[in-house]
Amino acid sequence: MSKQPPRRLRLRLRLILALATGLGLSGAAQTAAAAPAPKARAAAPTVAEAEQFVREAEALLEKRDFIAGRAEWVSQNFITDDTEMIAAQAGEQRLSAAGELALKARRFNKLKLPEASARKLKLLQLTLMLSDTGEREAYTRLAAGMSGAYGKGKYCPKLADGGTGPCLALGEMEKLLAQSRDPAKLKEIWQGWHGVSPAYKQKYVDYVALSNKGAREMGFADTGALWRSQYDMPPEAFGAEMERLWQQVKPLYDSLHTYTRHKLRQSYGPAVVPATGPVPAHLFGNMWSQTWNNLYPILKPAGAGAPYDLGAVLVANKTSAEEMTRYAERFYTSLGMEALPKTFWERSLLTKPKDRDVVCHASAWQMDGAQDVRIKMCITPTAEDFTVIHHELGHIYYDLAYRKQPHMFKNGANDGFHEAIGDTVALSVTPDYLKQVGLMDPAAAAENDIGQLLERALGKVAFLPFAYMVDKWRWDVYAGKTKPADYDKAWWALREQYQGVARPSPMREGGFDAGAKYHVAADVPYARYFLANMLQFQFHRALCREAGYTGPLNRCSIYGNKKAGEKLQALLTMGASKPWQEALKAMSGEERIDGGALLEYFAPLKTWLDAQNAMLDAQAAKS
Ligand code: X8Z
Ligand code: ZN
Repeated sequence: MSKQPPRRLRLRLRLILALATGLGLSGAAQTAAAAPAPKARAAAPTVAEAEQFVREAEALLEKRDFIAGRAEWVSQNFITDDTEMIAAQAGEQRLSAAGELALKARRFNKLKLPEASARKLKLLQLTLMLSDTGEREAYTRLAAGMSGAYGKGKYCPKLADGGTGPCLALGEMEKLLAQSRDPAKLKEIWQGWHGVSPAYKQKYVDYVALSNKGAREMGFADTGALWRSQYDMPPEAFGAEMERLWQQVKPLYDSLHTYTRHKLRQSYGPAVVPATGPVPAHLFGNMWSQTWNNLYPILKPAGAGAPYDLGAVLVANKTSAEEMTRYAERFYTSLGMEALPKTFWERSLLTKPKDRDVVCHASAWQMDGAQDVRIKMCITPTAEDFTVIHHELGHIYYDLAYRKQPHMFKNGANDGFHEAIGDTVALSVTPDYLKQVGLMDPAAAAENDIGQLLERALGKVAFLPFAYMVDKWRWDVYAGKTKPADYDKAWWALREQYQGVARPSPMREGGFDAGAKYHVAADVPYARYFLANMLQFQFHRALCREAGYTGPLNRCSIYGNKKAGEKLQALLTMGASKPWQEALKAMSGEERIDGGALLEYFAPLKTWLDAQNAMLDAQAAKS
């Protein structure tokens, strides 16, 4: 799990829990009883024994998974010391079982087994193993503590009279970063949130040490190597694939970054935005500068008119969190998928409770391997959340589609697939679609392709280097190449190199800026989102073709197309039963994850950006 959010919880869970493939775990004693004890004099194992072991392991992991998942659900919905402790204990039990089973599974590695059993045994061994109970307990307690600290984190502004103003939660700060155009305010808010994570830096340092110990007990060089081993290819090959993909799309990012710098300079002035070198990170409308959609009003093409504002329409319609979710559900049912179960609506958390701390970062959960699926999200009526809700239901429809698979295969083909499904669907949220469902005036402007592509690029293209560098940083941390004293230095070196953004103010002793990102505090691997950003365009192109569409990809919506829906459903139903390469081939005919579809989608924008940049560069040279 860790790496791959377990089938049941999509997002973080895994981390605390087990690793990689989401195996659940269990109490050591029970595990021992469940798994066949090795024979005294190591008689050669038989195929029948191996198959029996796999069956029993799956049954045990499933049980531990469900217990740990419920404890985790409660702790994230009610952050208290007690719920944290309960989640940590259940996580420890799960980890204990997973680790023991992983070690026992090795005994069967040399056997020639039926494909499914061989795959399950392999997945079973992609976990960490901490044989010391105290260390296991410490590990899961640290994980629960960091996640709770992130969820509770607040910034309380200092007032001139020495007191403190009303404290702000992350969601409120994100809203300010999205809407304010006052650079001093933006910087204050940015710094305010980045002042929260230093409190759990030491926890993270201790956690990394324990996690590495667990990875090494299983024979991996470190936890980063374990994470990179989860992609049906050698771990070194996976690192090289990531770099290849980044190089493929980097020219497009560079064009967008150059254009954005010009516009930010026009907007904020040369004293705030330098002509060269990295751009201050607080100016991108997002706490992590990971998506720049909120800059659209500043960046929109001249003559594009007032930007279409889906958020304003949702607010004007008084769209509730449930109705936002219903829009997304109707998209999936239009493809032929089932309606969400009644319990989804009864048990999900859709809005931020007023009376308690919850982990607001959106997540999707599979609680029982069957129909008990839920999301936890603090939905607000914004265009961003409209996309995120489609994203979350992508996880849920994946969970529902593979629920008949055996426990070990109730997962995505790889974690990037899991992240890509909902985003693929959201790519079909086009102006035509919005008109069809009554969220855009049918008489609204004719197509504004460049404006629409730019808006999309601010979400998808701007995100690419961030999605790549988060785990580049963590791989080095886990490998011991980046020491705790250099966490911030290494983080900002990567952010400057890949994103071209700079810390708005000097680094501070004891700082932990990486920890201000949810997935670092919750130890959820991030390479999955980078892969998903490639895969969703490959899937979108394949589904549009399946639907018989031949026009430009940005205008294609598969809404209501049952043929495309069947193709998507076939992918989802496979779960993790086959190597992801096979799943991709069946879906798109392609053998590799590739940025070509993304580049095709944005090709007209690239031409436009390069022309704009040539003009803006020439103007700047003159002035
Ligand atoms: O964490 C998420 C999802 C849940 S899996 C809301 N995302 C990443 C993020 O917020 O940083 C979606 C895109 C990137
Ligand atoms: Zn997700």
